[in-house]
Amino acid sequence: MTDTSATGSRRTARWAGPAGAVASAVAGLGLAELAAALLDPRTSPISLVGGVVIDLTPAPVKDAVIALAGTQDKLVLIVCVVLGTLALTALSGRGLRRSSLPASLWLATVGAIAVIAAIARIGVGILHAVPGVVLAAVALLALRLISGRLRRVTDTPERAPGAAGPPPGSATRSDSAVRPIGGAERRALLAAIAGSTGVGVVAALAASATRPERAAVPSLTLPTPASSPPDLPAGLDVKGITPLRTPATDLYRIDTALVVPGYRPTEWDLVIDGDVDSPLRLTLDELLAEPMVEIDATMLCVSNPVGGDLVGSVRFTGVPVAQLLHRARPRAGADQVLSTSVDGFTAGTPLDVLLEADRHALIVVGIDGKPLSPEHGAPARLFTPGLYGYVGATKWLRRLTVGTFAEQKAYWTTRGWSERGPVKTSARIDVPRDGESLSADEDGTAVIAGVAWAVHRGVGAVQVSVDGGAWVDADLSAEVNRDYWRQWMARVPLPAGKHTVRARAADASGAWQEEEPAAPAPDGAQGYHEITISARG
Ligand SMILES: Nc1nc2c(c(=O)[nH]1)N[C@H]1C(S)=C(S)[C@@H](COP(=O)(O)O)O[C@H]1N2
Ligand SMILES: [Mo]
Repeated sequence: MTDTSATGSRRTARWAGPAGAVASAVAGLGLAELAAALLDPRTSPISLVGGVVIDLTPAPVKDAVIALAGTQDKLVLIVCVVLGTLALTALSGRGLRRSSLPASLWLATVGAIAVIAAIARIGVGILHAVPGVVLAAVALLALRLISGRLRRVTDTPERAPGAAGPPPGSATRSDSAVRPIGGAERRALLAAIAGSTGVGVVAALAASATRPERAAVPSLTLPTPASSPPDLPAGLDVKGITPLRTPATDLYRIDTALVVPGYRPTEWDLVIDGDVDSPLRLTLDELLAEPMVEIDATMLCVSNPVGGDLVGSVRFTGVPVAQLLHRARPRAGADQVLSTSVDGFTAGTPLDVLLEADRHALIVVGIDGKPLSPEHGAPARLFTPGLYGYVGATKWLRRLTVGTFAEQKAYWTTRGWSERGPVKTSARIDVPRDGESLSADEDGTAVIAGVAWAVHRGVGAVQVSVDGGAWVDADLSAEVNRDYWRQWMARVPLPAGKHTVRARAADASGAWQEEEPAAPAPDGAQGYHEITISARG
């Protein structure tokens, strides 16, 4: 039976208003994402708005989200941005039957936000505005269609049942008088809502399928390096200890990129400019033709808490930064190299550090013998041994600008993090796990083990203390080099009961790590890693 009563129409109006507005937004967003994917992936409205949210989020909140959501933090943010936008859209569509003005204004605003975000984050450009304009235009068209049909559904009861005839001058309404009133209108409304949603979803799926990094990465072949370090020594034989080499697939990932930036091999280039006498521009092929070296090194995030796992040790393949910088000839007075990524992230690295012959700072193109993965910065990234990632490891690298710390501010330094970021010496306990309950071995002792780093100074010693007692020297794995972490292990007496275990490391000069605890901001966490364990009797 066809429901043509006034209550039925009101009920339709109640859900169809918000649903119609949401369907319009989905159509607009989907086609805008497709336009961005085809023209310039950086202009994706969803990732741009997500990026603005990331930029505006205070560091402690960001850390909390990363801690809660782990590597899924990006997905969580995308879902929140989309759901938040759609929720506001639904609100704006509540009175759609009476007026489409609120929803129209809101959808136009969403489009404008996309345009403004594109210009703010990647610069002025006609193409940068296209996805936002597509978003608004498509969404407003869909809204017109849907609100028109909605009005016809909700208008019908006033003439039905038994209304004499259509109002004068209305051709469409004349046929609504000859067939069951309401049914056809309602089907037309549903078709418009479902159609708009469908178009948007299909376009969004097509957009994610055309992301360029999917196709571009496998085509890159890593050149053979001119020099490679010897194989790693055997690590310590302790069950559960962190391996000397972090599998590339387990390397932590930290960045502000909501969508991993893609690149087209033929369009990618690296520019070295700023205070230099001969600016350089290298295509990807030219970069790959440069003499390459390999280094084993430990990379850390400044956000790594004491005992945390935002640290990994791998083999990097790349072109020495100094090799290219010398060719560009930096001018006297410069003290910083500001590196910029495809997606607008920047890091400020001391020029003298990058020029040090024994620093081995690299334009990295490979990790563990394989081309850089999209997540870790394909096709090229910076890596500076001894400095936290935010000051020396820009991923998706496009530009190195020689200048001064006084004039150029990097992404995280404008957000309160320290300008310089040398890695702090630290020991981490991996065996046993914090909170673990274990039995002592037959001789009443237990093994405590982990890794320690003092990147670019080298680890000289690690000691362990149980329940605040005397410090016991740990055995260390053979040194790989001073940029690489070392495994350590110590055997300590472990009577039944609850115990606290602490560890500390010294660098090769004998300087112990700081004991006074400090949070990661502004220049790295410090303090001794401490765990609590209970030994069964
Ligand atoms: N483009 C870009 N590069 C970046 C970042 C970023 O947010 N964007 N984060 C930096 C930080 S804070 C760290 S710790 C390292 C992490 O590198 P990984 O994700 O390859 O482990 O990348 C650095 N390079
Ligand atoms: Mo970091």
